[in-house]
Amino acid sequence: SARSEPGPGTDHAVDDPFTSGRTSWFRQDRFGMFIHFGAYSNLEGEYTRPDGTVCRNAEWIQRECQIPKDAYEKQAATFDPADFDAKAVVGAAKDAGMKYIVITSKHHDGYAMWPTKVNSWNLRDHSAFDKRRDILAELKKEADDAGIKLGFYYSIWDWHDPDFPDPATFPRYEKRMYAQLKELVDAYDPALLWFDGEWDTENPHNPWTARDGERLESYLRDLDPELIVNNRVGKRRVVDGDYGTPEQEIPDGPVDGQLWESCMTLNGHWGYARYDQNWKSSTTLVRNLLATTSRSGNYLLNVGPDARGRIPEPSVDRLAEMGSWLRADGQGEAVYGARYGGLVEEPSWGAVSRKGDKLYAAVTQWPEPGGALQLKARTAFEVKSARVLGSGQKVEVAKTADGYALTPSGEATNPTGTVVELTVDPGP
Ligand code: FHN
Repeated sequence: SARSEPGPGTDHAVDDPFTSGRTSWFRQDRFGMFIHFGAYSNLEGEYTRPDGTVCRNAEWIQRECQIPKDAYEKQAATFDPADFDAKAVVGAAKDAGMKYIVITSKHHDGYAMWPTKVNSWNLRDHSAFDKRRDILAELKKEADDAGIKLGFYYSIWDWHDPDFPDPATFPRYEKRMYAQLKELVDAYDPALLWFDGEWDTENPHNPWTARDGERLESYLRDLDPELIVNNRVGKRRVVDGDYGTPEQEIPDGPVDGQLWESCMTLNGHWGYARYDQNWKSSTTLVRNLLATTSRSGNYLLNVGPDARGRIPEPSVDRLAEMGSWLRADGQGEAVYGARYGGLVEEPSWGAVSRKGDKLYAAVTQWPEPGGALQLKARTAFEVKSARVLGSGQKVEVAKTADGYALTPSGEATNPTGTVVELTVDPGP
């Protein structure tokens, strides 16, 4: 579940969290980069067991391939992401039109990607990486310079910490975890924390209780009252955090007034997997972004850098294509600062978002010549004018029994999606 907000139909500049308050930037930015990068990346998705069999997985490789702890630690000691280039990573995000970045600071394997003082299981103390470098600090600097917000993923489920699985010793783990979170907030001033690993499991046991999660959330609020926290802090649906986190899907709802972010992979894996070349098309990705925006959701799209710290070319290419679509003809207007419109039913031919007195109908199935786009009204409103963004192509607007018919005068300007901008009077 997620904290609710008044829908656009009830905009009140004073109390509309969309336009003011702690989460307003998050609600308006709409599009972020997820980065899964850790000791697992060093294996690039494949582990050859002592018997010669090859086991494949990405960020769960230690557990799914039953890699013994000493063998996993041994491989991590060779991890050397020397080619990690924070400027290039932030540049790829900016080029895609992304407004924030969330990178894994610690995934389930417990390996910290910053020079934590809590233990030596980290990129500074347990790798072949240059000990003078700090990739989170490099990323923070480049993100700040580029005006992109930086957040950290942090797994509260930890396969490495000796005190984790046993409820009797869990408080010792919890103390170390709190110390790590304070390190992250103090050293890098993240805009948000993306928690994960709160689900019930006995493999290994997850001792987290709802009470633990509530205690953690209030600790975080004290650390930084401006911090945004997702809903995977302690038992999901009990400790709400600020926003819901559907994964690999775009929920039909909640649309009006809820705060949520859908995270997705570009291929089939979060962490880098050399063998997985099953990349989604940029058309699919743009249409996912439009669909999430039209339901007041954010889209967090993942990249998984390889063992040397490089983002795979196919990922960079698709992100660049998304950015081209967003910049073309000002089509990003349909995304940034836009949200569920509340005025029309979701059409079969695309997605409709709203920003003030504008409706942005992103058309992914253009009508046959002379055909019309049907808009079914949920409430009475007037359409004052309509135009195709960029082309200036005329769009005829006719009232119908249950809404409006939009008849463009020519062809779609962009097969991925052509945006028709309607200027409306939403009525009382
Ligand atoms: O187990 C993790 C998984 O590795 C990945 O980090 C995703 C990203 O949202 N979260 C968990 C699965 O829900």
